[in-house]
Amino acid sequence: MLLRRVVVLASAGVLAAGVAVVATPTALAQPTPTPAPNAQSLAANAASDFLASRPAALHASASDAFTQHPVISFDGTQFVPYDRSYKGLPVVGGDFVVMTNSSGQVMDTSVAQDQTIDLASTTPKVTVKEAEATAGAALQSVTSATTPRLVVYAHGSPALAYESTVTGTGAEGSSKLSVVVDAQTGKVLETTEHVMHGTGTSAWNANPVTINTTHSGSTYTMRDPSITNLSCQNLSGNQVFSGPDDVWGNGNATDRETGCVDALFGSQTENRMIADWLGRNGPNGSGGAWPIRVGLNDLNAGYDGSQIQIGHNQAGGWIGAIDVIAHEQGHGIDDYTPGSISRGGTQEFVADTFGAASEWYANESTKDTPDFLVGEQINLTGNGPIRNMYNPSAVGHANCYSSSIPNTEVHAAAGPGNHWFYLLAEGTSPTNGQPTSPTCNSSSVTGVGIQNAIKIMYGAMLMKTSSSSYLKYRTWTLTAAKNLDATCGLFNTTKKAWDAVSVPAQSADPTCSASGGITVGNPGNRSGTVGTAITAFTVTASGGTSPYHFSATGLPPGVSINATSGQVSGTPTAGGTFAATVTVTDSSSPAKSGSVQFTFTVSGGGGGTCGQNLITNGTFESGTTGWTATSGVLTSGANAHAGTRFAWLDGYGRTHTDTLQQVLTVPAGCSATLSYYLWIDTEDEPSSAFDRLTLTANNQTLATFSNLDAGSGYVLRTASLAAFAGQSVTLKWTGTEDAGLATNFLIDDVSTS
Ligand SMILES: [Ca+2]
Ligand SMILES: [Ca+2]
Ligand SMILES: [Ca+2]
Ligand SMILES: [Ca+2]
Ligand SMILES: [Zn+2]
Repeated sequence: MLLRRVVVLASAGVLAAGVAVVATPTALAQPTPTPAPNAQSLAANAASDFLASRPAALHASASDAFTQHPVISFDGTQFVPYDRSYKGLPVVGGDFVVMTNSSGQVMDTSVAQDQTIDLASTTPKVTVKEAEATAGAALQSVTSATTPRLVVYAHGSPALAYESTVTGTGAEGSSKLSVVVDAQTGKVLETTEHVMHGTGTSAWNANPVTINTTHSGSTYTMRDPSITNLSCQNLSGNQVFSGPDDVWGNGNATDRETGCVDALFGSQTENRMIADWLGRNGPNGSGGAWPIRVGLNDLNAGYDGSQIQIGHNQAGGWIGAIDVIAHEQGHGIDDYTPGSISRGGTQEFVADTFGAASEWYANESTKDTPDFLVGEQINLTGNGPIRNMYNPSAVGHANCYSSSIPNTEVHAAAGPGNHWFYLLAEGTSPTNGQPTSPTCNSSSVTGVGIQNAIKIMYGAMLMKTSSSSYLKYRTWTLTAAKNLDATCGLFNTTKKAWDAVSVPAQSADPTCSASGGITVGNPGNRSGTVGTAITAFTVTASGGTSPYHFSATGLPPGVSINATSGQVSGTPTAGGTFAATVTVTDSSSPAKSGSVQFTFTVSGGGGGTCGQNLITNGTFESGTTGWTATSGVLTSGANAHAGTRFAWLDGYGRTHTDTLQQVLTVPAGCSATLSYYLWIDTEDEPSSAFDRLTLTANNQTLATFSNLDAGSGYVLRTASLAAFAGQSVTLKWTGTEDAGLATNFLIDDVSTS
């Protein structure tokens, strides 16, 4: 039977080549020839004259006025775009384009509006506040919103309306939504999404990655839809990458567009991290960032106050891994917090903490798994990571502070600060699989988790002045830690970590005394796996009056604490990095309390940030692991999309049904998107759908394909699993063949993001 299946593919002319062609269009937009300037001015004037005659096609009332925008030329035709107002109010849907030839003769118009506006009143019944609330309700959560402005809505029957844009999270993930609300009835008239979730094949990250891009007309661009100025460009000419579809890159690190997939993903990961963990609105603090330009001819990358430039490694690969991009953009965050770029040998340490926090926020389970190394993915010079936060001396940098550090080269000077950050986050002997770390005073430190560590760092940066130094950072971080945690747990660890890297106590250092009087033992950072019971552990308490009452927040779902014994146990049901706090209250009156923070990292089953791959063995390279399939489906051969193994449904040319399935859990609150590569090869007639492939989730059909969808290689397919958030889902592909002429359905590289 297999022989028969191979023959079919050979007849398609693919097997001979030995390589499956990935049908991933990456063509750039057609370059537009520079038009003769007089053609554009002729067009602009001709369009103005044309409008003066109020042609019927415009549906113009006597109260309409028009605003002309710059002329666009393409292939000899001049396009003159306009917006419209009515009695001074902007008209949503009042836009139109006048087209002329290059000698200024009007050829045609393209008009959005199909009715003439004639409103009885331009006084709204609905208030701005009411419109604002209605717009906000269109998203699950809102991070920013514009004030609704009064407009005329002219898509359909013209109405007085409010228009505003809300940014935040919607059903499909990040969202920037224009909302038009009827100003007389309060009804939502229209919503428009501006966020395009691009799919890219990156070099350094677990593919496919999802990047936020912008869509306008028939063109997609690598421009972030919600962060001002953030785009990824080819450094040659500073052109933003664009194309006819939302599919980017080819996985080859030497390809600039691929470099931009990594770079944009790294930047957007950091932007989510600072929003989620630090409540910061964009790297510059006001919703903006800087363009990223790939193509620097140097073994380096840099931030310069107006851009981030990305160079290459020794093998010619563009180096946009998360810890590089988030480091460079971290310089921008440093630049745009008080006091500007950190001084006294601290600038690279500050940027590295943002790189590490972003890498941990991404929490990839393959490719760039989180660590406290800098540059382990990109291998800049061929000698591995360029900095090591748990043991800086491994790359020749100082583990311990001394008076010579402020005058040391800035990257080498990052050693003591990076070491401090590691001890603060992970401690000397982490319990989550991270490496041990030496101290300069033979002390041992128990970490508070990376989320708390970066919060302490950021809190310090907001106190930063232009006289920053390691000594000042000690004081600022202690103050930040005290502000974050009144029980002094974070303060005590911050202090121990600075002591452990020999940054001396300062007279300006704050002191911290716990208000509660209950001392809670830190159990250390913990780790576990989705679906596997954790190793139970007990949180200890002392001081006050026993018995104690234990409670916890932030534990992974499925894990809980026993209120009486303090034992933590259970089976995690979702993956991710969780910042847990255990609080203990005693039996005295009034009750005293104390608390402790630690990080719980759960692998598998998807991330707490909703960004993780939920599919087990989506590459099929681990054989049958994770999958249930009919005989002959899980197979190997030259037709894999990647590696040597893949799933092959049908191809027998007789009545036959194959199935492939996996059960997974979509974390609550996550809008996971399923991606997979599908190759349909057929010898059946193109007259009708004879052989079919159906994808279902819990028996709901997500997609159907047939021999009519056949092509010459793998095509990336996606389906939303947003409707299944918080549920266990059985994903199932079913391939059915009729009595004659084979159709092969090949599936590989299944993942979610
Ligand atoms: Ca890594
Ligand atoms: Ca790293
Ligand atoms: Ca494979
Ligand atoms: Ca057939
Ligand atoms: Zn740097």
